[in-house]
Amino acid sequence: MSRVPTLEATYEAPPNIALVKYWGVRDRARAIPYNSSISVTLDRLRSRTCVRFDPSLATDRVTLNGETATGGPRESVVRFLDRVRMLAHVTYGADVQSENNFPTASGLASSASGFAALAGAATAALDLKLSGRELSKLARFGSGSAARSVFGGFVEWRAGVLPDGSDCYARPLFGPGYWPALVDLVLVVKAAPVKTVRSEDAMQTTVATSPTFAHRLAELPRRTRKMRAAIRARDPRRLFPLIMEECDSFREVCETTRPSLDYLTTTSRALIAEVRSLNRDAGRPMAAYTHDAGAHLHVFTLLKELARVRRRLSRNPGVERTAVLHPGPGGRRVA
Ligand code: 2P0
Repeated sequence: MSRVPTLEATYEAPPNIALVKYWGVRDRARAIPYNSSISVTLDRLRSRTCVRFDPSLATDRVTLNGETATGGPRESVVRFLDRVRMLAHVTYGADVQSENNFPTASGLASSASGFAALAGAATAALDLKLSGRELSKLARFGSGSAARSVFGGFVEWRAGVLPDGSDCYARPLFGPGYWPALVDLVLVVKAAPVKTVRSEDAMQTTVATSPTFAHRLAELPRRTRKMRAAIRARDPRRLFPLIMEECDSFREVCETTRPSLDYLTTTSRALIAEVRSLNRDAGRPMAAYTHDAGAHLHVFTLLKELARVRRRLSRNPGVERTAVLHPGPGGRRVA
């Protein structure tokens, strides 16, 4: 008896925050980055995506957070589905319904969770049975950082060395429960500007124009090695300065891009200064700031210091709200 495929699947995937940033594409056609990156997958936040392929649909229907997607956002989903259809040798149209349980474009990396969820749902709907590694290879074509959201905990996306990109994939370094005392205090700032240029376009302007990009690339292998070792040792005294050094390096290449890329607000900058001053007062690295291509701050600290760090940072009137996140599990099929 032949099995009738259901052609429908639902997949959930979380966002992640990079400790070593992905910023620069070496090969756009193959979605290969200049450098390997390391991130923490975050709990509680998620994109949930249902994909149903339907042979009777001539075009794809894409609904994002209850609204029909058009223009650029729809195009990037359709292009991604084309890649999945090619893999499965089908031409069916698809109905895609995706929603986030956190504000889209809030600077909390919705494209990482969104494309990881789309990759998981679309391939499961077509019964492609990809391994986590294969799924991460595919997800990076939607958004580079999506490669990392496939896995939970501490994740490394390796740039690889092969020109065809076959060794460019994410892998879990340490699981979500590896360092239970480590927390990410997210500070959502008021009046965060809405990003007008997709990061993957913005970073290519950096590659082309920032005079410090080559220097950043040269120092990354050493910083990335030290970062892995500090996480392995669960050592905040080594890890926190590295997180901030990397964030400063990322911000420097953004600011020296022409035209300059400035993702921060006055509040974001004040919070960075406050973390530095907190560490100076404590005489040790008590907390570490980082941010994405957005104005909100992620501040890593230990559970036992959280109350003190939160009190000090949330008294800034430019902070809209705070949330405490932990390393969490990666993407999974839910239906
Ligand atoms: C990362 N980012 O490693 C780096 C560091 C942001 C800073 O991958 O293309 O802004 O705008 O949908 O969600 C960019 O992620 O990407 C990114 P777009 P998004 O996480």
